[in-house]
Amino acid sequence: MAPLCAIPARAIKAGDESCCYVSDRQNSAMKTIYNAAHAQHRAGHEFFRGEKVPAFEKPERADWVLAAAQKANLGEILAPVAHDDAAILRVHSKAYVDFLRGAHAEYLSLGGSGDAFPATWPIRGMRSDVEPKNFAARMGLYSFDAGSPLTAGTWAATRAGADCALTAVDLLNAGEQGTFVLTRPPGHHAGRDFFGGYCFLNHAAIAAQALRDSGCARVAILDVDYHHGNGTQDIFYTRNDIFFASIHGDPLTEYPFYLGHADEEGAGLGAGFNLNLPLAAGSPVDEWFAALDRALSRIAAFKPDALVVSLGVDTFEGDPISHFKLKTSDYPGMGQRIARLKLPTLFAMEGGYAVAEIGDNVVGVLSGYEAA
Ligand code: Q9C
Ligand code: ZN
Repeated sequence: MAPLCAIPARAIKAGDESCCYVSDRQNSAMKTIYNAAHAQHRAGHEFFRGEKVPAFEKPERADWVLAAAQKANLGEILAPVAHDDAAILRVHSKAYVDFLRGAHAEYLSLGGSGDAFPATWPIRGMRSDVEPKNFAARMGLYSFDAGSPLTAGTWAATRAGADCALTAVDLLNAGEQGTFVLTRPPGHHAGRDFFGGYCFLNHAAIAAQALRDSGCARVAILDVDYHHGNGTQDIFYTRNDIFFASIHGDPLTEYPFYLGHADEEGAGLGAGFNLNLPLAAGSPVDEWFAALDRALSRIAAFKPDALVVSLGVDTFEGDPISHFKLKTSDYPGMGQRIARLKLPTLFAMEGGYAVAEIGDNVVGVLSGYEAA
């Protein structure tokens, strides 16, 4: 297959000696870019209804998905190739990236211990254009919730996740049709200059922008995580070159609450290039798939050169913090429908918290895509 966006395929320095990529390689098996550094992000706890509870977003999640990918023989599992910060800074502000990179060390130097949490935010009427010197004040400036523990290994893990996303983009540019970024923490709640919702760097947004910068005229992002991808929407809201579609629990009752309504259609040049399909908590599976068909037809009409899927499987009936009802047997159909777009596709891991089934659910989507 020809390189994705009519740009010459770059030689890829493999992080893994066993792989070598050539521009005309066409392998039907989907390549997974696995972030082994994910385990450095290990939160001690989070707060739920005022109680300290074990963090839902835990390292085992990625282990379950990796095990399922290996068991299903999904395809090669590759290490990421290191990329510099340039592609990250196309999506996130330098002030935010600088803060995030040094935040936990700064917290420790001030006498903090364990994970850092914000506790104060500059809401309506307050200044967010002046960066305070105080650390706690900067934690609040650069976040929107207290549900995202910032740990000693958060930066290393999410930064390696960005490398995985950029490596997957390189693979698409080298002729692959589908790639899977297996990383955590997730990314779609992180905006240009804020973290939240367990997310720090927005790997899907970084990938979409990198695809644009490598020659794609238009890129679509489909967000199927249970929660609205507020960070991704924030990043691209005024753009007409990156279309964002999200199917999610209605923010009237579901996290992240303050974004994700149907009347958010984009602004300025981006008017008409943002599609939110909120569904009531508890909605039946057929309504979810009807929403998927609407999203896919809008994406097809946009005529993108490539697709990024924010792949959260917290739509699963067994998810402990979400309220849709998909069963494990529903996930291959999701992948099959996405494949009908016939677009080079990058799947980026987002949420999904239940139990080992999240592995089968993620791999179900990817196998369904491959089979189609
Ligand atoms: N303690 C993603 O799925 N907190 N983020 C919910 C449970 C925030 C989910 C309440 C959930 C964020 C990527
Ligand atoms: Zn989610």
